[in-house]
Amino acid sequence: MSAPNCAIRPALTAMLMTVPPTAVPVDEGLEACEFDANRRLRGDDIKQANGSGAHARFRVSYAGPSGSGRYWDVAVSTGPQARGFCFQTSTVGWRMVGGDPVLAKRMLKLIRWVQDVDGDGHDELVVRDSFPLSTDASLASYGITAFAYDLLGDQFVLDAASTGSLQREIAAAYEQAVGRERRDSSSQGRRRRAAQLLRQCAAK
Ligand SMILES: [Ca+2]
Repeated sequence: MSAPNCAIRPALTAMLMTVPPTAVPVDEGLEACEFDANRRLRGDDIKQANGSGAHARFRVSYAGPSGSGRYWDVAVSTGPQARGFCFQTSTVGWRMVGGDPVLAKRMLKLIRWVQDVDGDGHDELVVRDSFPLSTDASLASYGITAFAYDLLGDQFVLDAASTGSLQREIAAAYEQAVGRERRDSSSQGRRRRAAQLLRQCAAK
């Protein structure tokens, strides 16, 4: 599915919608998602992502980021009754992005929760995530990536082609940030490394 030398892997290749919605991945038994009456994540300061297509087939509600790990709580649901799932993901890699406003603006566009990545008129669910630049990475040495999922029947399935095109665009964003900097710094080295790892994964 992904390139053999790819070190950036999604937590899940498929996410099943259930009634009632349950948290994925399923680690120790089924944990129910906390939904409100509007089938959105329950809690304060919940935001909703809107898709680009005219006919929204699913809802994404989310809260975050929180804590030093920049965790997001995300819920996906469809239909008049609450059918869906929820999960947590981290953008700890934003530490390497936030200091560069141009890079940050471009990255925010690339990691939107709902996008029609391949332009076929159907929205994909886009899960933002982070990946370590080395095996013993500190919190400052994580890159940002995104995984695209297609809604197929009762589940969201990893879309390798759309994921690859997002990863190539994210790599290009890192590379442009490196190109803008005149003097070399450790952060530039990390951005270069992030772009390299993303390119390896997105190789066709
Ligand atoms: Ca699409």
